[in-house]
Amino acid sequence: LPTSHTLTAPEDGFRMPSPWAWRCVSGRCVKEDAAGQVRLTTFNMCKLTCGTEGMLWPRPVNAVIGDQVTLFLPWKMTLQPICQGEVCNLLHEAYDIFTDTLQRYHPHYANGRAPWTGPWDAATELQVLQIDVTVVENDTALTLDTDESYDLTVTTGTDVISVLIIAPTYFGARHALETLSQLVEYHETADALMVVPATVSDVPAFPYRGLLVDTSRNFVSVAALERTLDAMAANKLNTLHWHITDSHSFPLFLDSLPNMAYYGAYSGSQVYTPAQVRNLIKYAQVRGVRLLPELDAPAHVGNGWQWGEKEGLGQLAVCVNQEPWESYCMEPPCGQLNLANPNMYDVLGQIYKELVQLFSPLELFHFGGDEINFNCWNTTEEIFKFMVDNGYGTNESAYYSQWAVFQERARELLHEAAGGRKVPGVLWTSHLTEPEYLESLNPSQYIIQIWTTKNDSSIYKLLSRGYRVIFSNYDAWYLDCGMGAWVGEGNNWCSPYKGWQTVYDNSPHDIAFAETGSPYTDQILGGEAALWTEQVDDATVDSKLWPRGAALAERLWTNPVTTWKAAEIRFINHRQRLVKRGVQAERIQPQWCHQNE
Ligand code: CP6
Repeated sequence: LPTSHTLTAPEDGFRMPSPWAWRCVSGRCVKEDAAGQVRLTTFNMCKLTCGTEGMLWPRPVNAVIGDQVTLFLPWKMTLQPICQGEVCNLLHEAYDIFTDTLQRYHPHYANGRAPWTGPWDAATELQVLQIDVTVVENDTALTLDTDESYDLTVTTGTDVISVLIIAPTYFGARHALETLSQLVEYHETADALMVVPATVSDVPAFPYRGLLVDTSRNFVSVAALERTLDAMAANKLNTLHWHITDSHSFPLFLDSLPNMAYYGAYSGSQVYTPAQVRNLIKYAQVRGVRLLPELDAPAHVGNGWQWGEKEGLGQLAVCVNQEPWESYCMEPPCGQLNLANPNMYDVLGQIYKELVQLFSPLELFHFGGDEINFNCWNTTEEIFKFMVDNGYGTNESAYYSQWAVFQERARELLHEAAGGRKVPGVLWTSHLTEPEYLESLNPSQYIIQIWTTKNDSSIYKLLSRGYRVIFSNYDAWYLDCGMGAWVGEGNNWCSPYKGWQTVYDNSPHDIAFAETGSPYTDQILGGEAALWTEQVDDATVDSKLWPRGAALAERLWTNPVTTWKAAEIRFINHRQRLVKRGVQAERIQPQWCHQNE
């Protein structure tokens, strides 16, 4: 054996020395023989300063990132906030999350306490990270008009790293702290490294940057929803569209209508209590995320509504748990609200009342309104008779007209529940949003979420009539697709799988432009990726959402003109960051492709 093999196995907790150094070559860290250099050429070190945006995700609109790094300890940080009232409380919470994130990254972190002393050098011990944050406005509600921009500068002085954050709102300031945390990596010696100097001036391209999570097909725990919100915050996504209920289960406990969850939840423990919902809303707000509740209606209802018959209110929903359609226990929906039963409207109004209180202040609501099955209504005796007796007729368009009546009644009930406030409502594209029925919907009160695909001339009609839209085209932004379940004759469930490249390159402006010849920029609020959960639960919710949700985030925050190729290295690094933060994001490549992490 050659005599140069003098290494011994490292003791627990210590690293093996590395023969490699890292150098930044055209935006990529490449491995070369260390030849005696050690400390300042580690992989993390190289990564921080390699490439013009460093390793920030989503890429800021304007960023000048330095090529130096400085050492500090994440236990030597201070916050100096300039703010008022509730904004200050939020800022302190955001700062706690920021410090916790940096401390938890620490290789020697233990139980929330600073690690054992040393081996830091005196200069690092002295250095303080001082963060000055100024928030101009006092508003703490996240609306479609909220200014989420921020300015961030990082400079070094004697024994101090100065961070200046200025933002019009709390939400911008929070984003700035997220960006700041992404300027930090750990050095092998367990010091933290921060890239300096840095100047970032940033603003999102779209005001609506969402993810949908369905908690009806399968239950998703509060812990998993919180983890989703953590990851959304790390990506500056701002809307968690909570598809709470559907035909399959009704997991939300309502104080005024406990029967809904009693009859509708999968089990006594697969329930969200009002207190849990309130905590979740707060949890989300601190992380810069609004919860958008959806109570899908008049289709996509079922379990939970059976109690009406038992308590003398008649059938509130019809076709519940029937499977007249071709799928094996999947889709389309079973169960639709009973148009012929006036009690149904009373119950619906009561649900809205409680939702408005629970999600207060409700800024946006989702009515659902997708995938009506004409046949379900038409084959229900009570509804058929109602159509005949009232002289509406019983052909398809008669039913669609009554559906439009239902939708306007639902909107009125919501606005009554909100004390007359005209909370905008979102509707999925459907027959109701096609030109012949559109006139029953007021464009100032409805936002249309387009889940159908491009090359759909109705996009043009929606935009030209003044509707605001959210893009969720299933051919790019359905994250549940590709599981290979069999639905009907020869249909593979929503295949194929949508890779992160597809998610990244899907551009709302490009789609709108292709359809209309003009992008109608102001009416395009943004986009949303959907995770329907027929084939998802806690076990895989993270890996379905991430890192593809991050690809969506950069599309909607940065709206890049370049394709995924230009983002690949940053994306892979960001996936590592999500994993470090406790999110079980899917792997993109073998470690070989980017070596050390
Ligand atoms: N559930 C609800 C669903 C879907 C929709 N709404 C859906 C439709 C087609 C595909 C995937 C999901 N599962 N409530 C449509 C908006 Cl491919």
